[in-house]
Amino acid sequence: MASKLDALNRWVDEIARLTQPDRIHWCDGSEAEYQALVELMLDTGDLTELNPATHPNCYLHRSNPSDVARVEHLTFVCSANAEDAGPNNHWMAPEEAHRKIDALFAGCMKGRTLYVIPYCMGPIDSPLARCGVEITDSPYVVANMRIMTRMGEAALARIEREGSFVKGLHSIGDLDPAKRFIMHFPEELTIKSIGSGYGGNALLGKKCHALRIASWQARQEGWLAEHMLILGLESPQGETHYVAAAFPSACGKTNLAMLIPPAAYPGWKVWTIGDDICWMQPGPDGRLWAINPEAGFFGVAPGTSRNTNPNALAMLDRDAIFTNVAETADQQPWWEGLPDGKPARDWQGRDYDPANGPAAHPNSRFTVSARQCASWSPRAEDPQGVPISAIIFGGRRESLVPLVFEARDWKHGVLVGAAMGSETTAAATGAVGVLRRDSMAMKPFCGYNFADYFAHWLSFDRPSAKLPKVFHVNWFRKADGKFVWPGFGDNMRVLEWIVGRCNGSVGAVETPIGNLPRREDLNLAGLPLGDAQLDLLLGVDREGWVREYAGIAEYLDSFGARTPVELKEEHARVRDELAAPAAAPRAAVG
Ligand code: O2Y
Ligand code: MN
Repeated sequence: MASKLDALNRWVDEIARLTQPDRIHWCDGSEAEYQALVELMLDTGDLTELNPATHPNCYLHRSNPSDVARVEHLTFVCSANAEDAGPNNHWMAPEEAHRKIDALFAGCMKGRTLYVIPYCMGPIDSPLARCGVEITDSPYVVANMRIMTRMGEAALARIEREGSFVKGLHSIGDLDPAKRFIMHFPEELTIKSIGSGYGGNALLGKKCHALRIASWQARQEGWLAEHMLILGLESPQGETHYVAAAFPSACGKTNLAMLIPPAAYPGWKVWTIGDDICWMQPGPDGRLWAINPEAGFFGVAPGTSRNTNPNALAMLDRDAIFTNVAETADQQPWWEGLPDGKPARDWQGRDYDPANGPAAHPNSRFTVSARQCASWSPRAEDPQGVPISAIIFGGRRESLVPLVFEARDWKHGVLVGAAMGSETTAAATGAVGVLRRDSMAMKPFCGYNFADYFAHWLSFDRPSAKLPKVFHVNWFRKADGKFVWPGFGDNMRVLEWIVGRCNGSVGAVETPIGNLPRREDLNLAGLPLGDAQLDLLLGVDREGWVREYAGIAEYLDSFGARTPVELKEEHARVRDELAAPAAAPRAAVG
């Protein structure tokens, strides 16, 4: 009798013929299987054991030094029509891409095991979740996928029920950067990745499936796949608002998702639903309901400490995989920003010598199950997801952009998200302080033309919709070379204002760029901020914003005729308001 797994079996056979592995292993996702993989990797040297007394079941993986981060210049969207990928993606014709990459896959698994990983992105019984199958020759990928996704038998059973899944083929190849490609075929719901064993290039459930392929699917099916954290903010009265927030990489998403409210907030609680990816769909009540498709965190280690993210640090003392961190003399993991301990060996296993640069690689990572996070929300497992009250966009801007503002409506919010930008940090590129537009923080991850993506966002504004309010935040304003806003736990003060705007309990002042809190609208108690600093954080420099809007116009025009007219009209509305003589500020409440 025909089974809905026939298509999967045929695909596995076809890939085995191409890649010629010595063995095929279907992953069941069990603890025993995980332990066997760990043993295997300890034998091959792919993993070393960390101090079992301080860090039980924790392991260190050192990747090839030429393979330490995502490779945007080698990442392609291979849609039939180049225009559908848009200027925001590298494009290759599907036929050429398959030919090129399949030549690299030919025979690449000789002497290796081919692992078949069925996985589910999202709670296994959620209608918002989607399944995939990754084929890989890397046991490190299997172990990480077990932490990051719902992997194994339950996922396979769902695939058998539904008959559909995203196909992901991965091989480390020979780790030669000249033979490295990450290719997406959205029309075929297929990903092919070769030549890298690292993070987003190799754990195909994450950026490749849950963002690039899912964003394409989401457009067709009427939902959103976003590069956003999700958190719940619970008041002392027990009312919880859920917030989704998009920031470019290296802006502290994991820290915000796990924030611990400061002493000025007794009885408040932040619940973590996700730190990186959010899938949202309109529910029958018109609200957007969100799930985190992931089951773990692949967080950046440097900078994570008791001071910046105590919840993250606490979950890293057991059952975790560390990649490219340094080690202390007694085999504890170490990275820059940890106040205790000191490195004995760097991320490449060399005796630590500051002349060689940082001890831990700046993009070194931890992989850990979300269940180990003290602020992990029980609602993260809710198949229906959580209702989103607010969407926050944010970037790293040293000047101009205030601490927080509220878009006046959804259309304005889409413009604010599309116009988002961040200044580069040395860790990211070497060129410091260059403004890069990164719409909705999706520049590296949107699987189709940004112009169509903006139109898709606008399309949610329907008469029956009860859409979230949209905000923009900037924790990174500087004066005299120093950050003005303390950030971290004190970002709670901004979250409180945002939630207050959602339930109509706090005020704001209307300006052309949006509604801003007045000093009396924010809880600033105990903060060492003087008048000049508050003016900087809560003021609107109209001339600066006129220039900013000229830059935004150029950016929107760069997507050509597909850019939605509605978005250009919204831009013109704000631009004209900025150019008009300033009216007396109007308070806006509710
Ligand atoms: O370099 C990589 O492969 C990891 S990048 C990453 C990992 C976790 C969450 N977000 C990101 C990102 O670049 O946005
Ligand atoms: Mn990310």
